[in-house]
Amino acid sequence: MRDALLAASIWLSLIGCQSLAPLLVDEPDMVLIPAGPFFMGSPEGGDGFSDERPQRTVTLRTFRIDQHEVTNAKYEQFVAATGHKPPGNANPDITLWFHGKPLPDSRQHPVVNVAWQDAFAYCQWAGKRLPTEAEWEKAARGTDGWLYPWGNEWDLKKANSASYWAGRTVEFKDGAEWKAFWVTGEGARISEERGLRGEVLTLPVGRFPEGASPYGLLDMAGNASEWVQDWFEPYYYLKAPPTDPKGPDGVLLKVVRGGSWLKPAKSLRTADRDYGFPDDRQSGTGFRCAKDGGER
Ligand SMILES: [Ca+2]
Ligand SMILES: [Ca+2]
Repeated sequence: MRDALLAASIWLSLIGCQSLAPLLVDEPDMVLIPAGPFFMGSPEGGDGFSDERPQRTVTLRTFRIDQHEVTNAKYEQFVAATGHKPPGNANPDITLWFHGKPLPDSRQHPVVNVAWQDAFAYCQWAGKRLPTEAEWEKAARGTDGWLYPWGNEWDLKKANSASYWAGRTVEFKDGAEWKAFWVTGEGARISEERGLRGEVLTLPVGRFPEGASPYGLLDMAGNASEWVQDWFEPYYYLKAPPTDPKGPDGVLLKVVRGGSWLKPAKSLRTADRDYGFPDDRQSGTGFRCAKDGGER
């Protein structure tokens, strides 16, 4: 099996499926991801967690996906046009929107504090849809199973995460270490000094061009983590279909991808899977949209 994967990988790299420049299609800010196979998940013995295994060859139809996370400026158009509830944190002190408008400094930042239902409604309003988990991962890592959007080597300067702000690679073993960094430690100090409302360390979308994915997508690691369409189930990869998987039937948790400004280095891997209750409105979570087709 591994030999077959390796052979397929060599073949795909010979025909040049990696390092494509962004293929902009008729939809501005959307990138075409050509039909075909990619490696999804993490191999046995690698850096991944059990919910990322087994690594499989998954084949997807052509689709299009936003090059950038949805910004506050774009989300403001949606709120103005539809009267949809504006983004908000459970703690009003760190809410970034007032009277239906984002903080002026944050217009080009990714929208956060949105529930899965909000993301779903925005994409529908925009004539799009949320990407599936498989689509998101292919768009992030390309066809060769890259660990990060930019390649296989970790680089804290290529994405907005806890490590970028600390200037060193940050990992959190558990909730206590997370708290020690973000609530009382170094992260708390940095967010107080440099964050929106002294808290939120999102950055304008596209700030890390060297962190682009093989298809030219930006912020697929970090900045806001991203809701996708699928329900989360830890062992889904054991039974998922190899073609256009759409996720399990589920009732509890939705998948979140890419890691955020709050996350340790390990969560910035393209295969990492995270999750949230659909009505969670977290300061680290936003989204981007996708669309079928685009074959030329
Ligand atoms: Ca992101
Ligand atoms: Ca994970």
